Amino acid sequence: MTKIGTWIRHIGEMVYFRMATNISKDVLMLMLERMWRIRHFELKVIEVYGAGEFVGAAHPYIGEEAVAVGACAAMRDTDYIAGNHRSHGHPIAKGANLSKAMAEIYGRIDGYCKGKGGSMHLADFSVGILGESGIVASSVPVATGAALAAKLQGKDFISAVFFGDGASNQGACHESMNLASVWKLPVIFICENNQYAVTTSYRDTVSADHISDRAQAYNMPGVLVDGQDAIAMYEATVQAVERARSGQGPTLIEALTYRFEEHSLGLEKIRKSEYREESEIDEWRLRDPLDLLITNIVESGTATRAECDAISDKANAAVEEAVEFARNSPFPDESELYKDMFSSEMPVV
Ligand SMILES: Cc1ncc(C[n+]2csc(CCOP(=O)(O)OP(=O)(O)O)c2C)c(N)n1
Ligand SMILES: [Mg+2]
Repeated sequence: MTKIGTWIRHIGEMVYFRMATNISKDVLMLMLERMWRIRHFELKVIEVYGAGEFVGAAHPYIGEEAVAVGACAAMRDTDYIAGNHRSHGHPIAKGANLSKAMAEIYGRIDGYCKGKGGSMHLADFSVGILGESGIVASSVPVATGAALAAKLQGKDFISAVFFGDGASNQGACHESMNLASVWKLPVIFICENNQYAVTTSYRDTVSADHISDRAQAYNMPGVLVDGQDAIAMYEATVQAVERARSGQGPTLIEALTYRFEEHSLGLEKIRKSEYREESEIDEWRLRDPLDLLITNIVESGTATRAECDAISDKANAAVEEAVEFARNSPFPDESELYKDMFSSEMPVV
């Protein structure tokens, strides 16, 4: 496996990437704010779904917040991301509007896709969110295509795609990585290895020890990162961004992480013990990404715990506002049904 940076910690099978660089207070606090926004957003989604306020699926990102937030903090607004069915965390990490996101989940006209897409279709080109998708691995070629556009247009934006350990076995994923490497495209493949695809452990489906090992076959760097550590994700992505923007081509980042909740809302009926032990969940909860970042911020003297709590309160208030906005927005009219099916416009950076 090609390594970037310094490998400083080894715990059991896991190898953590963390360089000893200084990160500005602004970046640390931005990451904390966005992680709190995702955590409160997802907790609220679970609550209102339980109360029957919206229908359909929703896949909580709780426990994985550091992956998208650390990665997006290393990118510009004009860089693009694409994501998957676990679809709220990536856009919020890139700066999505919480009210429009919540209204979309509620299926309302003021949502990102006028209420016609739902939870798995949040997109906002103005901050580089190309969109999420419920078709596993389908966003990998989309982000690769955006990177090809950058190259063909001679622009300096880059793209990144978030996909799961399950998606990493899909053909579309391998084809994209191969072509991206051949054409040296400015794309970052970020595999969120949260250990399971619904109820199947990645150890039963991935032939390599680590998904990042596969990078070697595509002649690109493969980096194994502690996905619970926002700073490690940020540092790994900074290097990948630099490589992409300077024309050196793609990087595969495997973020080791864990989903604290069940695969999707509505699937709570799956008995956890049928595929994972409670003790495993408890063990991972000890490495809650928010706790890790707050500890780092407080112990490094960057900010006080009270300041961190204030950021949480502010994020919570923004989520409450978003829910009120969604509740008050009307459902789309029937006349909207066949509108917005096709677009002749490409997003322009
Ligand atoms: C092409 C395709 N096959 C199957 C499914 C059903 N499905 C939805 S999510 C999922 C598991 C995905 O696992 P992973 O990629 O690890 O992402 P995670 O849910 O763990 O974040 C499956 C099989 C689908 N949506 N699309
Ligand atoms: Mg998974």
